Amino acid sequence: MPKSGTIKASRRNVLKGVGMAAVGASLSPAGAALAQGTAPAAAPKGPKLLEMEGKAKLAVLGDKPLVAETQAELMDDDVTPIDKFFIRNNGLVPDAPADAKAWKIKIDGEVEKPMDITLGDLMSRFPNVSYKMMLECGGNGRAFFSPEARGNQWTNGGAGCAEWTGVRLADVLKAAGVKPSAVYTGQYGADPHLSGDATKASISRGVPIAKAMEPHTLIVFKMNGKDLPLIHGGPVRLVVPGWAGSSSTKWLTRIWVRDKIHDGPGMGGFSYRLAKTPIVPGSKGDEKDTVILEAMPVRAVISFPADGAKLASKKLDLRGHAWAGENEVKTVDISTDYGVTWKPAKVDAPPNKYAWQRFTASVDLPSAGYYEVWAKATDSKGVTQPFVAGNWNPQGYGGNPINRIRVLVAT
Ligand SMILES: Nc1nc2c(c(=O)[nH]1)N[C@H]1C(S)=C(S)[C@@H](COP(=O)(O)O)O[C@H]1N2
Ligand SMILES: [Mo]
Repeated sequence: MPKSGTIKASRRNVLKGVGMAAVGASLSPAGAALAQGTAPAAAPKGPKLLEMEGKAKLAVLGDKPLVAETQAELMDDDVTPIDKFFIRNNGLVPDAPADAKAWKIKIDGEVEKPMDITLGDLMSRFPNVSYKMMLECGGNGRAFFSPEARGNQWTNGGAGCAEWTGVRLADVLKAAGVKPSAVYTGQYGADPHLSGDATKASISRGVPIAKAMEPHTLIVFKMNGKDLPLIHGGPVRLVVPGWAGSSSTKWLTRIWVRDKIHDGPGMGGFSYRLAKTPIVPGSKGDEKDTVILEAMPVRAVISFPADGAKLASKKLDLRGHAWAGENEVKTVDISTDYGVTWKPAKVDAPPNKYAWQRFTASVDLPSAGYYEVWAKATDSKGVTQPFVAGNWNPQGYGGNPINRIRVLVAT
């Protein structure tokens, strides 16, 4: 972890206090979406904070199902600790099994040897591997769309980089013998539907066979070296890194190898789909003109200082993380003058493919006063972040405008 430098990211430094009231009142709380223009949003309420054993006070976006995002200033660790990791449920949380190793996963469909394998067998039969990899909700960045898109209003905190340990899905599928007719996976979890109807899956997504066979796609049973917590899909889940998190099925019970694109709940309508050609923002759109969202786009998040920080010095040592779905982040640029000039940050190499990358920069703010600090990442394909969330779509996927924080230099 880099040193904090001259300022510390603590709640005390977030503009809220007496004396800063004039500015504080006009700054929205950290975690709330920044207005599109320079005029600060009118004193919005702070988010409701999560109260859950083993979890930090994340920003609650929804209660039923439970959805909570990680505030940008909690996205500072090289590996996201379990307590700071975002939560996205579509249904209810199933009961923890009495015996995790006896948990069964069915592999069927377009395979030579369908199987029911226990978690215990899975762990001992196949090589165990660990990678630091991003899991990011498909809706991350939705709050930046204008007009508002339907769904949980994620800012940038529907993402985290944990160290996942498990077995390669490819090894398991190879053992089952994938038939040439295999096209897609259809994945099921044990979480009951919100209605309580036991015949309904809360969500059931899948990925093309090529992504399922990718060596980083894992059936996971450990997170940061600990048994996978129930809230994150324990005892066993999939992690399909770099792609919309919805295909990283928690509480995994079945992988049905399909001979066509899977059609479970969450695969149809506008769910996890982007507009094929740009549509009028706010319009209804047509399902036929959409494509399935696969890899997530490039994004940078400043984790220090916090949005709204009061700085004691004009010299700012900032840092954050950037990631880019299937790609590596090549550069991160910083602007303190609303995008007129940009200065490159230092970007660290990822420890392995699909891990987020640390960026650091030292910027000299010219005077005391109010500034916005902007960060923009560019990936290995040369794709960068837009100034605003473009490519509007009814359910708000792919929103990745440049990251902006507000700071006040007090000297
Ligand atoms: N069984 C099941 N798996 C699921 C979900 C779910 O609701 N049920 N939510 C998905 C979505 S949309 C995301 S973004 C990730 C979130 O994982 P997390 O809660 O561990 O952060 O899990 C995915 N896997
Ligand atoms: Mo998600």
